[in-house]
Amino acid sequence: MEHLKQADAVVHQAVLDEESRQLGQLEMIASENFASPAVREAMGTVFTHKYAEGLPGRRYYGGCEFADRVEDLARSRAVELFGADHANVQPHSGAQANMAAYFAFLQPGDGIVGMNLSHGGHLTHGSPVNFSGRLFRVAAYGVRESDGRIDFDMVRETVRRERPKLIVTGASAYPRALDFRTFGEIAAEVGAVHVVDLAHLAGLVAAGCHPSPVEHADVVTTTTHKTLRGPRGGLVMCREAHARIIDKMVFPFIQGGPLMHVIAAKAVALGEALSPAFREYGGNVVRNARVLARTLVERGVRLVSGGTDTHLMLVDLRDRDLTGKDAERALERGGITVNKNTVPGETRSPFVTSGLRIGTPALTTRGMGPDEMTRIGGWIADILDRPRDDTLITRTRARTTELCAAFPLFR
Ligand code: DSN
Repeated sequence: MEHLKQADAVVHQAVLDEESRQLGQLEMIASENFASPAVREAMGTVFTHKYAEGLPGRRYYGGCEFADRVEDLARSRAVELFGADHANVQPHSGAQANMAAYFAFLQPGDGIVGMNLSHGGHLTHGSPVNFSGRLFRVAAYGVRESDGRIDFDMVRETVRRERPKLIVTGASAYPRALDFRTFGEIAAEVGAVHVVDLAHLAGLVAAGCHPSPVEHADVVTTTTHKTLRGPRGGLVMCREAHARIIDKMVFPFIQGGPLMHVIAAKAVALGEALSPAFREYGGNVVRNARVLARTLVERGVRLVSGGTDTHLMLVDLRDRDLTGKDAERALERGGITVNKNTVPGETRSPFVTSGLRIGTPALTTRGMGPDEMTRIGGWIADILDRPRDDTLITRTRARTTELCAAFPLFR
């Protein structure tokens, strides 16, 4: 980063500080991961200079032959990885991928059904503070209070009553496997389009450790930077019949020029995800999450649904004198980065919350395994038991620092 250092010492220092933060703490935010050096190099290339509005072979600018090459590569790798008919790799984010999917089928005022945000859904699945809640008529389903699992009776009842035009399946804080087949059957019953937002699960599906939604959905959207371990961005896949409308919704309806440097990095990440090593990675993410969840439960920490099938778990703090906000802060002081999260039946504000979301994708990328998860689970449980014990937090900080040093990134 010599040029950056010379040109802008302040930004240079912020980058170095952020790098030390990421390497020196246990990164357990379920939606974060570490992209490979190859992915990061591709993102920092001259492709950032290039305007390439349109699609490979049909651009509005000259000089696109190499942009076409990387975009075609990214598209074909996405199709191969997920077994989809068609892929558009241009969405700048998961939110924009979802917006393209909705506008391909809906007009303002049409009905959609999605998962309640405080039960584990996502802002773009119909929250009133998001475009999806503002533009569409939304009905939400949730999980059963008794076992924290999706209540399919409620899903069916909501869909039959509301007769939405579109059902969006997916979650950002649901620890259990998603039954895409049943959601697809419910959508078919009322003739609704079925959109799956795979953002959290994409890497697990790519690695073969979670059932694929592709044959049960009209459209599958995802981010590329979570379990898929690519650059920050979005992706839409769909059946051939919807290819043209999806492409038109991404550009020119929602976006302008694609971020070609990010698309080059998506191609690299999708290539990595096709490798046998990635299948092993996905399996390790899930195994690590199970070990961590079991350790926490054995220590008396309450988890929504009692455990996990995926890369994440949701701690329910309502049996403790502790908010999600304070728990997040105490763990961060101990060198463990997680995020506060609402829990089903939440009564506190999203800035305070009664829960914590914890995930294993990033630490698994660092090479940590079951032994480390058992140790980390113990440290988390200790801090949740004694969040105001400064001696404990200082001791934990020393231990997390030592563990991080033993697992440098990309050895
Ligand atoms: N913000 C992401 C997450 O943390 O799950 C979802 O978009």
